[in-house]
Amino acid sequence: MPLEALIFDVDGTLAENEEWHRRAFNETFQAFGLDWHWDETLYRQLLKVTGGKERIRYYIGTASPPRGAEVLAKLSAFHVEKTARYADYVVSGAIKPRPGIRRLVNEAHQKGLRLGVATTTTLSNVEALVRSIFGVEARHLFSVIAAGDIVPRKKPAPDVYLYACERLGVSPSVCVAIEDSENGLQAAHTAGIAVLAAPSFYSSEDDFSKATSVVSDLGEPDAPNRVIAGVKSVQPYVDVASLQGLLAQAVAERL
Ligand code: XBP
Ligand code: MG
Repeated sequence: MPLEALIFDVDGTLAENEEWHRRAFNETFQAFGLDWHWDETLYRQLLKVTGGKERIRYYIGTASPPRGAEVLAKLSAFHVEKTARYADYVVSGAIKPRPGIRRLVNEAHQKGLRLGVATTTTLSNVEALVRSIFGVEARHLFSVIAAGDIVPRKKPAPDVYLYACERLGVSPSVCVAIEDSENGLQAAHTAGIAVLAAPSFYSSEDDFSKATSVVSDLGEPDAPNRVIAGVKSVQPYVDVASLQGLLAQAVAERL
């Protein structure tokens, strides 16, 4: 089964960036005069809910913070403010790509693989981050960018991956997804896509047992990665050839 497409998650996968989202949420709480604060421990739990608007809604529903109803009534404006604050961090250049990301995307692009993005984050966040990491517009690298509210059901539902495959014009069986979280892994797996997982800071305790391979990161020729579980061909670094091997193994395991 030839590998035809790679589909990338964004937050935690292209960059170790959830911390910047957390800061943007907290700054927005302050800007709205709210006495709310999401620390690292709480944010780790809240990340189980994908999507920033959904996360705020969940927090209000479960923690009943003061002025929750007021925030719910202006949730869109609230989230626009959070998105602007996050964008400032991206533009500042503070958010660096994870190891191997630039190398793998550029190699796959040069070799003519179809490239897509499947994320729960807001579209403008993806465009800004790709511009910052790769120095080009996202549409020049990725044929489809499935982001944010493009599908009604976010990860762990498979919808965003199915949408990406449809727009790429490929079957899930010829794709590999690169993910950092259990929610993302679940989404791709349910869509029928083999997954390479590279856990990030906030997802380090997630369950990755459905991934074909779990690695510390994508690695570089001079900075080898570690295989945590599953297929070993993606060591010492992940490239198109090793992902072809991973897909073959995933297909064999399904037989
Ligand atoms: C991770 C998310 C996002 C971000 C915040 O997305 O769940 O919601 O935390 O972004 P990914 P927004 O699928 O890329 O890992 O506030 O724009 O939703
Ligand atoms: Mg992610």
